Amino acid sequence: MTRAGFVALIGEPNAGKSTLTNRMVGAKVSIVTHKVQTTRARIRGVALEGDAQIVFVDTPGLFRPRRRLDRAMVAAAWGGAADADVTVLLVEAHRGITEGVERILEGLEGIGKGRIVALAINKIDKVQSEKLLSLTKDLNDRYDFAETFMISAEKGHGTEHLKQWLAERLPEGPWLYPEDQIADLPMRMIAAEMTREKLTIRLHQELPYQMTVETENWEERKDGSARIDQIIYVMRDGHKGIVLGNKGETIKSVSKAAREEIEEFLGRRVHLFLQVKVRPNWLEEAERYSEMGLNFKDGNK
Ligand SMILES: Nc1nc2c(ncn2[C@@H]2O[C@H](COP(=O)(O)OP(=O)(O)OP(=O)(O)O)[C@@H](O)[C@H]2O)c(=O)[nH]1
Ligand SMILES: [Mg+2]
Repeated sequence: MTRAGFVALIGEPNAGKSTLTNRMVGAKVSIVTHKVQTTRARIRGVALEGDAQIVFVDTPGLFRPRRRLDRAMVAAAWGGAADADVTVLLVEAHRGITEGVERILEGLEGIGKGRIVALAINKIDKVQSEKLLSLTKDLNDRYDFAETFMISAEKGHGTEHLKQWLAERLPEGPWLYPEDQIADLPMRMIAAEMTREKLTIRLHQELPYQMTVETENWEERKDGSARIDQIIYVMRDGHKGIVLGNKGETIKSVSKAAREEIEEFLGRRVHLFLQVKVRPNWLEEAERYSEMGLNFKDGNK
């Protein structure tokens, strides 16, 4: 008998949810940066473990939202946990129980008892092992976790064990996706995310949080390659200059890095064209949210 189900990964921004998703899937389906609030919507990555198909739901980090976009992101994250068969809370080993973690624990009480919630202490490569025991105890005193795992999503420590445990917790039933499917996100969105990742890594301060990337056009060519046109929306004229960079250097290197990654994902040649548009109010436009895979109304106060 096969098993299948959803496993939501939740936690503070930067906890390593997307890194863990990619590790479990064995391919990069969700973008990763060293900055907080990288993931903006729910990203589904599909992994196989024996007879089980585990659909990992990577979610935006949970934080105190200020803007409409923040509220929509946080709503998407909690929604992911509410719909999942199993939820895994990621906590960073070296940061321990922060205020943010405290608030997530309170939120977990709210999404209902009787749910399977596991704890994964991530980034164990960053701390001495003695610290982990007391952190495990403190967290389990605050919430009744079904199990605690100590992992390094980046290095792959403990992740196989976690995967096996999760597979055993899923309900019996047919697989939800074809055997060879690894992601459930339109290709145009994956391609836009890859460009946003490269931009986020290059840009500083608030700029990554004030831009969005959309695939506007996707054209299959006879020679097997694809022409992809994307728009980078920014909020101010000055931002446009920064994204372009001196003599267009920044956008050129972003475009090259993004193209290479999209090509690797697709396994064929890509011609990527990026255009920067100033759109002061994009954070309040419903269409931008649906393009991101978010619900605009979730951002209502
Ligand atoms: N040292 C170490 N770094 C890690 C580990 N897992 C993730 N990271 C790093 O932590 C940073 C954040 O990782 P992400 O996977 O983007 O974190 P996230 O939880 O998805 O973040 P948001 O999408 O912003 O909520 C990246 O720089 C990762 O390389 C780990 O096990 N050890
Ligand atoms: Mg993420």
